[in-house]
Amino acid sequence: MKGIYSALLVSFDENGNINEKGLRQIVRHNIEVCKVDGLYVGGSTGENFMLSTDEKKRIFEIVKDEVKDEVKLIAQVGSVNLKEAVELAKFVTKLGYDSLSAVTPFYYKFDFEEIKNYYETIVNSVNNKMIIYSIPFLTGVNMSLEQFAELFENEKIIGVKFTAADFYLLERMRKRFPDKLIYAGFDEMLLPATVLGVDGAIGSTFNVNGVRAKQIFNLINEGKVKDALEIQHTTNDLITDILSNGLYQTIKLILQEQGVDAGYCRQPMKISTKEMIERAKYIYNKYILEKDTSNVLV
Ligand code: MN9
Repeated sequence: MKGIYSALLVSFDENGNINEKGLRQIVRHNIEVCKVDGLYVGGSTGENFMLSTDEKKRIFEIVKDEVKDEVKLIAQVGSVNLKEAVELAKFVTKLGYDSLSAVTPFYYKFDFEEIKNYYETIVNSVNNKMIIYSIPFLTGVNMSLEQFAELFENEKIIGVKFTAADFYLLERMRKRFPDKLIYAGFDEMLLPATVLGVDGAIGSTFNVNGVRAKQIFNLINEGKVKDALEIQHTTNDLITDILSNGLYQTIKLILQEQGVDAGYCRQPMKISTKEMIERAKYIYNKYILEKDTSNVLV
């Protein structure tokens, strides 16, 4: 389960309906061009929290059907609707997903006892593993080292997607939980997270920049910090440009430039403006075009 995972984007048509053909193309692009080790399906990048249960199921189905066993698959099933999370956990386990993941329950200020009960309820409902999805800047949920330790006492809870810039906590977690899987969640901080010993990373920008991410990860693990830093610098120029133009829209527009029908974002996210489309073309030309890395051994 180690390595670089794309937080998978989903293609929607102009009316916000799932574009199956486009979704399959995004999957193929990730495997063949970006060379990722796995896909994280139903995350923030998959616009998951704006979708109905049936739509989430359909996406899990399409992706598994397209991937078969080519790369590892993690299904994010978390929801403030715990009954839905359990239903989805059962659904993806039947489909053969390698692991579940669930975002910490958000919006209401749940206490730790409630958070723990949420994870236990999901994992006890299925025969599958669980990766905690911790993303405090969007959920407002900050868990302490001791609280992670309490959750990790359950053997089925095998790891965490750590989307935070708290490198002190990350280092403490690495030392305390050597056998748990820790995935870095901020692509722009992949280098320092890898130095601290993460097992992999899960990110949105890997949908277009997966090869550079793999290079950073591998170079650091070979002790080549300077070489890795060069690539992180280029990567962060790219990420900065993407973020300033609209994160998911711009990644989709870059994919569009590569012949992948990545479609539109789901409302309330906005439809790309003419300016955003022009800017995305510029970003594509600057960082991706003719920097075809599909033949690079990673
Ligand atoms: O899954 C992603 N987080 C969100 C992780 O999209 C909220 C990251 O890959 C970021 O999109 C990326 C850009 O900030 O690091």
